[in-house]
Amino acid sequence: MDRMTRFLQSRMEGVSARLHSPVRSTRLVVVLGRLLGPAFLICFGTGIFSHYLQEPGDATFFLTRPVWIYQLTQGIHITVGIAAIPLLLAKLWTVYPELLKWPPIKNVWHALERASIALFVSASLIELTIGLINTYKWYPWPFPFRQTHYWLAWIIVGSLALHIAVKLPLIVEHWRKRPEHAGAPRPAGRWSRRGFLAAVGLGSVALVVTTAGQSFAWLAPFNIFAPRKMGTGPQSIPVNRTASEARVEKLAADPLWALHINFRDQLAAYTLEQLKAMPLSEHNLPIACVEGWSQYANWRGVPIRNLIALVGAPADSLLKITSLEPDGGYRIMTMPAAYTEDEQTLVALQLNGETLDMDHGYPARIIAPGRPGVLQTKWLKSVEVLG
Ligand SMILES: Nc1nc2c(c(=O)[nH]1)N[C@H]1C(S)=C(S)[C@@H](COP(=O)(O)O)O[C@H]1N2
Ligand SMILES: [Mo]
Repeated sequence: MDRMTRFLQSRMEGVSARLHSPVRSTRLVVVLGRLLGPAFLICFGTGIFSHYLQEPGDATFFLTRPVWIYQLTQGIHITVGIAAIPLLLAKLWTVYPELLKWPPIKNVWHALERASIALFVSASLIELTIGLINTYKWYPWPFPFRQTHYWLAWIIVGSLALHIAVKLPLIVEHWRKRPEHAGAPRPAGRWSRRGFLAAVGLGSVALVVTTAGQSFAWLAPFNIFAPRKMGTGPQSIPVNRTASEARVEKLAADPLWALHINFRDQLAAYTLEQLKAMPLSEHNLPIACVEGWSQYANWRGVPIRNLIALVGAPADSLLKITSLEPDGGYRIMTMPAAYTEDEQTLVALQLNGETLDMDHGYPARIIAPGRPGVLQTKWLKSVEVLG
């Protein structure tokens, strides 16, 4: 047994020694951490914002101005998350020889440190992977994406805080370049530290430039990798779920379609002709999908506050909005008062001066300022005033 331990120990030390490279210095690990830490915190903050817009708590407040607020926060969320992938991989590559050190556990403190890192690394890898896959509208797992992504985020910030606390002495020591290192001869090896960092940084920047065009119009010409391209799709706007995917084509094309509205015992129904004859407003608002892509358009329709006023409901009402869609996660949506009372929230009938395309929600859809795309319900059936 003793020989076995010694044998294992010498093997591990051999591997560690061979893996030693100037790239694997503490200073480099700290430099990468200085980039990764803020990236994770930015993703966490923007992610929490998005989560609570979709699943409001009692304390949630809703911002409707600037109208591009969600486009900005979610664009940052996806872009920074993508940039973090090469950084995290680089950091793992620089530290993995540590995992082979012997003995694997020295004492209770050391065991805790390793457990927190193991948790942090595995949660981060899963988080970034499912997030990236989700931007391609691909959900190949049996669990609900948003809840999983949300809980992993808490695990990540918790274990990250622990990790930073444990490593604080090293972080402080290596935060700034030490003068005795500054003048030292360049370390020999296949990779210099600076070259490695430059390559990783360049990789991150290149990835951002070639994907962020789905969220930020000025980068759109460089969008190579992102799944959605601006200006594509019916009426030059991307579509998330088409009418045929939602199996709503027949119901939406029904000439007898009418929008049903009810408030207490007041019931009303308006045909498309009647809606078109009402005073219409036009606003330039973005659709900003949680998956990162977004695009502005001119929407024309009836302000929803005017519509519910017809059945006597106050402007600051909570609404339950139902789609013609027979099933699907986005069939029913609740609209908090902050959006209902906003004059820019429309039951939209037109997009960029034309009748809504079937895929964009014909005969009528919701468009509200500052709201996640998933709550911009298409193919409206009814609006119910809840209170
Ligand atoms: N009824 C219904 N409305 C819906 C959806 C849906 O699946 N069903 N998808 C939502 C999502 S996720 C987005 S991003 C926007 C996209 O709008 P667009 O397809 O017109 O671009 O519609 C939203 N409205
Ligand atoms: Mo979306």
